[in-house]
Amino acid sequence: MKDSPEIIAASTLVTCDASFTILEHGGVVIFRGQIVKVGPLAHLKSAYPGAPVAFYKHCLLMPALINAHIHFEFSSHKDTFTYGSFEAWLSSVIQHRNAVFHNAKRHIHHAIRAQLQSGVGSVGAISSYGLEREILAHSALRVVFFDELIGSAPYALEQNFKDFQERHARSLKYKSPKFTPAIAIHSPYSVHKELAQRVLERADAHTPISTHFLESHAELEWLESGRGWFGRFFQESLGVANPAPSFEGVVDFLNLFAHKHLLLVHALFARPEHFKHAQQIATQTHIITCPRSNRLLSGHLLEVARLRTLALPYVLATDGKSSNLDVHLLEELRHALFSLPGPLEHNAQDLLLACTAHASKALGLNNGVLQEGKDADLVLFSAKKAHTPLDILLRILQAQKARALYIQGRRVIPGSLSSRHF
Ligand code: MCF
Ligand code: FE
Repeated sequence: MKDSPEIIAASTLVTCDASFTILEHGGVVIFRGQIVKVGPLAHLKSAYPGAPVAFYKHCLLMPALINAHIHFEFSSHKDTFTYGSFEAWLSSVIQHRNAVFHNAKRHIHHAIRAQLQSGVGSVGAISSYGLEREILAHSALRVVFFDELIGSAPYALEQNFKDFQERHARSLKYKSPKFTPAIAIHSPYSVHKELAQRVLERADAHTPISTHFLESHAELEWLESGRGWFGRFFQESLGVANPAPSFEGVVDFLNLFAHKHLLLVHALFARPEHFKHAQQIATQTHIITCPRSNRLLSGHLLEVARLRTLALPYVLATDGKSSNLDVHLLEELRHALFSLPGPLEHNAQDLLLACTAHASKALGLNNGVLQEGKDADLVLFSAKKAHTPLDILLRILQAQKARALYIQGRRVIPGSLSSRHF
């Protein structure tokens, strides 16, 4: 980290703040890993006359992108799990999960490189086993690391709690400005209520808590009536004698997250009253959508217009290769732009915020906006001109990869990708 201010500027600057400011010939002054000033390049030069200037001609400067939900451990998955139906997918995961951890570490490195090359500076990594913890902690990425709790069997509660505590304690050891340990409750169907309560009672109101929520209609039916596909699945595939959900409905599940910072992932079958309840009880509620994963598993897409009426902005993420074709956030953006209904210009702005400002807030980070006091996580994409959110998004999609990426003021792309971390 340099100990004197430096200016990074480009032909176009996009702040991704609430008013979505776009500046021509704009830049930021960075110092000790943070942004200390934003504005027209001419102003910055006269305010900091001695500062070196990195000017990126025909480029767009914006906050580094954020992929808020990704399962790195499944990075070697290609064609083992069944796509096309959530139920078939889950059955195939239960049957073949271990087969996909072959060569996992090599594929995790690859997935990390894919994030950086596409301009992603921060990730929300969901970890079921901890296979990627150390690799991520030593990578250039800024990481919110969600140790994921799984375990629905009441007789295994004590053991599952102990295993989780051990994994989470290992993550807490890596805590740093670039690595934030956090918690994920896998889902209402795979975690016992008492187990979740015990884990969450120790979590404070600022730790992000993520959960896969109402990703399938079967899950809604299971929570509301204790019947349907999940009943048969527990009985026939997992050998549970008289299966019953440990939660008394959707609201009972949501109540786990009272006074917590909550991230609801997928939420395809959530009703407005569910969202409203979450907003009432949690300190913050964020919705994360992974459109390609959703299309491939349940066939549905999140109805983003419904969220607008609740003033609930959504966050865009790739999910893991376990339920997607790849983990390229730019591909996710492309798919979302073409598939989400509604006015294109409006959607383009929402999508840009969904992987910058809104994703940052969801992960509890101090980046995602070009603003004084924010961490200097910046990305540059080649683009001659861009005047509107749609222009900007289209130019990014055409660029296909980042021209440069800075994390905490340090340039990591282009960088030496052959270092031991890659
Ligand atoms: O988000 C997708 C679909 N919904 C649920 N789980 C997962 C997804 N991608 C990976 N998973 C993992 C999860 O972390 O699949 C396993 C867990 O390790 C399912 S175990 C019930
Ligand atoms: Fe997921």
